[in-house]
Amino acid sequence: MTESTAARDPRRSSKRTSGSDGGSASAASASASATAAPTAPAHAPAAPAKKAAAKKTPAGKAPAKKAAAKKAAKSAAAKKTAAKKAPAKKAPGKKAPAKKAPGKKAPAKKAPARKAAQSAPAAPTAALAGGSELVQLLTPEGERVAHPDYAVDPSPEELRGLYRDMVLTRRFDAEAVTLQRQGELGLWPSLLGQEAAQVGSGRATRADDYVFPTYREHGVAWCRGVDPTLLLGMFRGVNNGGWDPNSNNFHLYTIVIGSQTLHATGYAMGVAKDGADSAVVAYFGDGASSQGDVAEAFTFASVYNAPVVFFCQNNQWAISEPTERQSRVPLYHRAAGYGFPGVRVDGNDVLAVLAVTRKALEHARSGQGPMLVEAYTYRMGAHTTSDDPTRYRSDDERAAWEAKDPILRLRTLLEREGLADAAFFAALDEESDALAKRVREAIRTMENPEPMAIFENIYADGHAVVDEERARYAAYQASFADHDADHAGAAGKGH
Ligand SMILES: Cc1ncc(C[n+]2csc(CCOP(=O)(O)OP(=O)(O)O)c2C)c(N)n1
Ligand SMILES: [Mg+2]
Repeated sequence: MTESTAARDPRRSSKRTSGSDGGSASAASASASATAAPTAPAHAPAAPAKKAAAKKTPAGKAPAKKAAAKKAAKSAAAKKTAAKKAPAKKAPGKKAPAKKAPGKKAPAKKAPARKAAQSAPAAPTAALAGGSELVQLLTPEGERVAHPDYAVDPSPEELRGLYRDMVLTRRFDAEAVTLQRQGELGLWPSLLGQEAAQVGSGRATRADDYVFPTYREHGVAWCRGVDPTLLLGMFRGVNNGGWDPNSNNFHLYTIVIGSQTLHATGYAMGVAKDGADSAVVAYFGDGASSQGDVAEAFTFASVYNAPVVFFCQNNQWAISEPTERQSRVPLYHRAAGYGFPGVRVDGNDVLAVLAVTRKALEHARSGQGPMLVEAYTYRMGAHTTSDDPTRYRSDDERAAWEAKDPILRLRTLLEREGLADAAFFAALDEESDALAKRVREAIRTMENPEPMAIFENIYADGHAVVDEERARYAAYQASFADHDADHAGAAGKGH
């Protein structure tokens, strides 16, 4: 940014300018539990990482081994994966003979199982609690707890509203999984388990904020007011998006991992130049955090002081890769290296997510630049309906996270404090059923697009290559018409 653009940019406040030696201004205003920007907390990287790994082994290994052995015995594909994944470190010395021994047959059967066990990632269960730095306002047992830096004081009505959002979002999602199984959708990425992370952050946004989702943000879409049935079209293959991003300031789903963080950053730079006080939220996953696009987005957002909140849902897995293969340090520490604050919140605690995201948005709105929120959560279902998570993670791990269910803990609070009665829950059940019915009807009446529609909405002013492709495809389509006519004619002749 040149000096002249800087002068036009009201966000480049004196506060930030003085903090440009490394973002100290933003760090100072961030909470104590957020990582101070570039104070280079020496990261103490090796120690915590090792400690975590050491803890993980005993807790996670046994079930992983058992599961892997079962799978390896059952599936040839699992054998392949195991062989491919077996860590080079362990293999060379003692494991080498296993390779030479195949003629003996006996070890050949065991080897894949052992290798599978080795390659099974140390389950991230050791880090289940998320560490002492985790911001939490509602425990898994449904107890409200205080935090020195973050607070929310929702009315009973708001609490019921958050509960309703999560329940309906979960129901919609379950319905979509079922519809995929029935062949109505090509694919579905379930958000099961991530309802609090999405509803808490989605409800923290203002109507004039702009949201850039991944492909899993069905709960955020709900909060932004996007009709859930519109989310289905792309996964049915009848459109390339399905909604007007500007109607709800909710961008189209993005499959290219991490790219939307760049779009969000550019958009936020534009918002700042317009002098608006809205903010932008970029959703992305733990796996995406390893992408170059995300690194570039962090750099640009930081140096241009863009009003963007990077909201990372660390659901512990990037398909079959655990988070510990993405980073040696907690993901929220990454922000420090770029000069802006980061904070880790209990992503299964809707109140904490609401409080932390509100504060991060306020940080962005008030000209203090970007902030990274790491919502520590868990993907309870498969990566998508094409995935089988039992091949790479244990039942125990899932069970441990089930005990932290985001919906149950809020229900416990509502019931214990008498904030919702049986009539409320019964009405919500009915509303859920009605939503599911509406979703089923919508999918079954969804029109197939005209084949040529695929060429619409590509370039506003047309493009020679697209014109050529359109002509070629039109000719191809026409060839079927000729064939059909011939066929009809032949049939008419009594063949
Ligand atoms: C640039 C790019 N690389 C790889 C993929 C394939 N891919 C699809 S989802 C995914 C994992 C993403 O994991 P994460 O960011 O943790 O998000 P999650 O799916 O867990 O929500 C990968 C590698 C892709 N879509 N885009
Ligand atoms: Mg993930």
